[in-house]
Amino acid sequence: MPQKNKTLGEFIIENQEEFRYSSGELSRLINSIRLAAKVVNHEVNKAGLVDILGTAGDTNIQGEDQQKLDIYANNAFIRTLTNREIVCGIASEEEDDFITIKGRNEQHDNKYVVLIDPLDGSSNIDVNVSVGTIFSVYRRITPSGTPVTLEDFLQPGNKQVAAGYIIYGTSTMLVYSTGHGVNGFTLNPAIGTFYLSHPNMKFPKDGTIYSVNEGNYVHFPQGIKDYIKYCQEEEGDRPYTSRYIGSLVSDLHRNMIKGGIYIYPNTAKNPKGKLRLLYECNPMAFVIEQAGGMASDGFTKILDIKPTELHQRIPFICGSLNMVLKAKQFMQNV
Ligand code: P6P
Repeated sequence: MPQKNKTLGEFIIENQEEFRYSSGELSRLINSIRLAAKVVNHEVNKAGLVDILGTAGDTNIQGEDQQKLDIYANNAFIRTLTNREIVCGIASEEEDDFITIKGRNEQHDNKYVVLIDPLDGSSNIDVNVSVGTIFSVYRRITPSGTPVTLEDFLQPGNKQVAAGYIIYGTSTMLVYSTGHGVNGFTLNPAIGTFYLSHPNMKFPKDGTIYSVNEGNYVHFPQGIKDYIKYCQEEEGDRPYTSRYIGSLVSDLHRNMIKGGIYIYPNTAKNPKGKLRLLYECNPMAFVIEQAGGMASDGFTKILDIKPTELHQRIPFICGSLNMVLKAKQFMQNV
């Protein structure tokens, strides 16, 4: 068990050999995420103090108003990832198409693609609710030296080489995995250093919290309706507690610590689900499964789904293993 209070930098150096590719590349990749996280954290934490709230007037491909912090976070992560000469392409919720990045000498020889939701839950910013960044990392599959293509981004989640999230909450944490378990680092803002505060995080196999927007109940698939009623029955450790923040990173982080299930099924407004497979569900599923939890669309493991488009949506049921298995039973028994 890694000892607490180690810095993120020390942790990366001590665990470089776990990264099955060139050791130095992981350091540069995670260090660019770390830098961007600190830059975004600084702005998020002062959002209420300066006129950075409110929509920037633009709308993203999702048709959602872009909060100014969305744009700020998107630019911060793209800038730091670009400057580290390790990434050949970036896809973002805030960008209609992926961005091609050239390496040294204008060559297309960087090896990784990164997909990000730069500020998930940003509609919560002006009501002071925690928001987060979600990131997913793959090794490119098209030949080095050629421009990155859509194929490099449409890999199944089980091909991720690293993934994680930053939660800008009562404290700012970076939680990530490179396929060898999950570790959480808490930022000491006074000195700008992340410290290992949650070594070897494990998703409790059982829980008594369910997180779903019950406002959409009438449009849920019957199996989800049946599972929610099951959560509410008086029996054993039920009724469960309903906790829904409306910020994926916040709900999942709480459930990973306390145990619980998060459900965003298909609804009338979002017949394919609301959450994005590539830069929300896949990275969160990678972390959840590395911690011993489960992530499904109700029938198939999220990580096994072959993506077909950059911004595709998918139903998302994830969290404590035995709770997700129970929900899947209800989905499959309809
Ligand atoms: P609703 C935020 O917009 C988000 O993508 C997730 O962070 C959150 O869990 C979900 O959507 C909230 O959606 O429809 O319940 O407001």
